[in-house]
Amino acid sequence: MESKQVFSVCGMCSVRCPAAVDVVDGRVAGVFGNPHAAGLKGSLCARGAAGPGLLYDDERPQTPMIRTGERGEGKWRAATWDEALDYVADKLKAIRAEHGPEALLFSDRGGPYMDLSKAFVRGFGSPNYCNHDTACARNVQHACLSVFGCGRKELVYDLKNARHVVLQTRNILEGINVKEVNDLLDARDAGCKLTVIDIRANIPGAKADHFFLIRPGTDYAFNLAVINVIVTEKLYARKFVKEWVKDFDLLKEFIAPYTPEFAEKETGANAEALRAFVRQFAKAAPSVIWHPGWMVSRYGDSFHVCRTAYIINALMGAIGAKGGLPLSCKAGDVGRKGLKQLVELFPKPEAKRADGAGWAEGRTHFDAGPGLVNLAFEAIASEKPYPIRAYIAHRHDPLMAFPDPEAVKKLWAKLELMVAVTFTWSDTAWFADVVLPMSTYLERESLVAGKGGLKPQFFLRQRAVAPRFDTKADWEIYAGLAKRLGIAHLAVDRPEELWELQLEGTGVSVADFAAKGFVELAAKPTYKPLAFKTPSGKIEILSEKLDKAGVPSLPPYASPAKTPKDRFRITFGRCGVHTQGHTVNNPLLFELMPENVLWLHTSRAKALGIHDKDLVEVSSTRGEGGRLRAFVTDFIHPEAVFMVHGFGHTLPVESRAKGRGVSDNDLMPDGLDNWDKGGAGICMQEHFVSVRRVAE
Ligand SMILES: Nc1nc2c(c(=O)[nH]1)N[C@H]1C(S)=C(S)[C@@H](COP(=O)(O)OP(=O)(O)OC[C@H]3O[C@@H](n4cnc5c(=O)[nH]c(N)nc54)[C@H](O)[C@@H]3O)O[C@H]1N2
Ligand SMILES: Nc1nc2c(c(=O)[nH]1)N[C@H]1C(S)=C(S)[C@@H](COP(=O)(O)OP(=O)(O)OC[C@H]3O[C@@H](n4cnc5c(=O)[nH]c(N)nc54)[C@H](O)[C@@H]3O)O[C@H]1N2
Ligand code: SF4
Ligand SMILES: [Mo]
Repeated sequence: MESKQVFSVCGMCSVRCPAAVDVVDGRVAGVFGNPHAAGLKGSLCARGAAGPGLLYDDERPQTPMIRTGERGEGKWRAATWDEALDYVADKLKAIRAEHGPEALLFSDRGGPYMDLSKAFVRGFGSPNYCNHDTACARNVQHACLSVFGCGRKELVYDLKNARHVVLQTRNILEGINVKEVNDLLDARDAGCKLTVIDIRANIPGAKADHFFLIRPGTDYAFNLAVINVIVTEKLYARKFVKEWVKDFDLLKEFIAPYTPEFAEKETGANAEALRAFVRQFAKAAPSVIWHPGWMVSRYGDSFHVCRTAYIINALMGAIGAKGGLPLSCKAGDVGRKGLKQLVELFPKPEAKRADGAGWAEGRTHFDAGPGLVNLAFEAIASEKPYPIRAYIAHRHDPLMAFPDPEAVKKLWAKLELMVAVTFTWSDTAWFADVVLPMSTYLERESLVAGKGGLKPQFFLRQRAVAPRFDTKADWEIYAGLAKRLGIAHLAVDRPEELWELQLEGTGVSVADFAAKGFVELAAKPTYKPLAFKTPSGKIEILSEKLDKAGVPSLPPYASPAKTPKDRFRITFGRCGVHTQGHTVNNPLLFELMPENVLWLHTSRAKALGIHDKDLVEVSSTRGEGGRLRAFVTDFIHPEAVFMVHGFGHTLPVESRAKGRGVSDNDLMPDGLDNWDKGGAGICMQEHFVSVRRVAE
C-alpha cells in the first residue's frame, strides 16, 4: 500500500479553504483541512469532505463535447481535445477578424485564480472580462468603494477578536467559510455577543443574543433607526468620527426622522428592543462587526442597506480596529513583493467595455474590473456599443445564477460561439456549443494565488491524483487555446512555467510550498494604519462619484412594495450541505439533502389548507414554477416564502438531481431587467408568488 498526503485547495465552493488530501494507491481516501492552517482546526465543511463524491461520480462531462443538435437540445458528439480546441480557436479567429477582439465576452465565477482568465481575455485583445457578481455581492463591493474607496475584501472581518457581531442578511453558519465559522464560535466562547436580523429564524438566529425577525425588504429602515439611536444618544466614537468621517453633520440631519418607532412600523422590530440592542452593541465598540452581507442581490435598496452597515461600523470606530474591520494587508504592506500578475503581461485593450461599467451614462460609478455581466448579455442582443459574437462561460452557470433563464437564452441568440468550461454538467453547459471539461480540483494544479488579510500569504494547489477521464486543468485548456491564437506567455507546457513567472522577484520559490502548501509573508498579524482612497482621504458619507451618476448617497426610505394579499414575496438562501446548484447531484451530498422545501408561516398555511410536508405548487406571476414539500413554521415572516437556492434541475445527465425540488430563478419573470442603479446587484426578491396545495 502506498499512501501520501498532498496539499490542495478545496474546490467545492468559491471560499477555497486550504486542504490536505490523503491518497492511497492512487485513490483519494479523504479530504481534510490543511493541518497547518490554524483557522480550520483540521476540518473542512461537509461539502469539502464530499470532494471524493465529485471526483468518483461518472455523471460529469468526461471528454470535450461539440453540439450536433439545436442549442439546449442535448445532442452531442464526443471530440478529442485537439478537435475541440481547434474548433473554438478557429471560430474565435474568424469572429476576431470580422468584428474585432472585443466581440469576445468571457464570464468567470471569480476567486483567487481569475488572473489566468483575465490574462487570456486580455491576451486575446478583449476588454470584456466579467465575473458573476451582479448575482451575488456587487452591492457590497460598490457600497464599500463608495464609503471607503476600497473593495470589500480590503476590509477583514476580525471575528476571532470581536465582542459583538451583527449578521444582517448573512447566514454565516450555512453560507459557510470554515475559518469565519470557527473564529466566530471561538469569539462566542469568549463572550462575544451575536445579533441576527433576518426574515426567518436561520441557524445563526437560533444561537443569537438578539434576534430581529423583520418584514422582508425593510432593512434600510432598521439601519437608519440604528444610526438615529447612535447619533441621538451620542454612542458613536467621537474621536474617530471627528478625525475620519466626512459629512457627519449631514448624516445627523438626515436620520432625524428615522426613529426606532418609525422603524417599528416598517420592520415590525420592537422599538425598545432595538434601542437596548444598539446600546449594548456600542458598549463593545470598537471591537464590533456589523456584517455588510454577502449575497445581497435582493432589493432595489440593498446597496443602501450595505452602505448604512458600513457607516455604522465607521461610527463605532470599528474600521481598522482589532476585533472590528481592520484593513487587509497585501505583500507590499508587510515589506514583501506581491505576485506578478499575468494579466499585466498584456496591453490594455483599446475598446471600451460593452457593459458600460466605468464609462457609460449612469454607470460611471461601477467598478470596471469585473464589470456587469447581465448588462454585457444585453449588449449581445442590442449590439450596442458593438457586436459580441463569442461567449466563454468559465466556471459559471448564468442559467442557474440569474433570474428568468429563458430570457437569458434569448439575449444570447446572436452568439456564433458559446463555450462552457466546467467540471459538472450545468444548464449553461447543456446550452453551449462546446463543453470543455475541466478536471476536478483534486485532479489538477492551479496558479499560485495570493491571499490578503492580517497575515498575507501565497498558496498553491497541487494535483492529488491523475484525471479519471479525458479532462484538463484550466491552465492546460487556456495554454491550448493560447498556442492556437498566438497568445504569448500563456502558451506553456508545464504549470511550473507559470508559477515561476508569477513568483519572480518575490523571494519565494515553488519548492517553498512543499512544507505546508502555503507560504506566510509575515510572522504576526499586522493591523495597518488607516488610509482611505476616497477623494477626501476620509470615510465619505456623501459620494461625489454617486452624485455624478445620479445616485443619491442618502435616499429617503421608501417602503417596499406591498405583498398582494393572496401572494408571497419570494426569498432564498443557502443550506450548509450544498453549494449553489452544482452539488445537488453529488452522490454524498444528495443523500444529505435531495430536495428543497418551501418555508411558509403557520397562519398563511392554515388559510390555504396546507399542512407541514404537504405537496404544494409554487408559481410566479407568469405561471412558471414547480412542486415541492411545504415546511410550515412560525419562524418566517408571514409575507415571505423561503427556499434554498440551487434545486429544480432538469438535465437527463443528472439522474439524482433531476426533478427534485424547485428553482427559485424560475419564479422571477423578467428579473434580469430589475437591477439596482446604485450597486448594480439584481433585485431578486422583488417578485411575488402564489402557493397552493396539490394532490399527491
Ligand atoms: N435565484 C438565485 N440566484 C442566485 C443565488 C440565489 O441564492 N438565488 N445565488 C447567487 C450567488 S450568491 C452566486 S455566487 C451565484 C453562483 O452561481 P455561479 O456564479 O454560476 O457559480 P457556481 O454555481 O458556483 O458554479 C458555476 C458552475 O461552475 C462549475 N464549477 C464550480 N467550480 C468549478 C471549478 O473549480 N472549475 C470549473 N471549471 N468549473 C467549476 C460548477 O459545476 C457550475 O456548473 O448564483 C447567484 N444566483
Ligand atoms: N454551504 C454553503 N456555503 C456557501 C455557499 C453555498 O452555496 N453553500 N455559497 C457561498 C457564496 S457564493 C455566498 S455569496 C455566501 C452566501 O452567504 P449568505 O449571504 O450569508 O447566505 P444566504 O443564505 O444566501 O443569505 C443570508 C440570509 O439572508 C436572509 N434574508 C433573505 N431576505 C432577507 C431580508 O430581506 N432581510 C434580511 N435581514 N435577511 C434576509 C436569508 O433568510 C438568509 O438567512 O455563502 C458562501 N458559502
Ligand atoms: S467552505 Fe467548505 S466547500 Fe467551501 S472551500 Fe471551504 S471547505 Fe470547501
Ligand atoms: Mo455568492
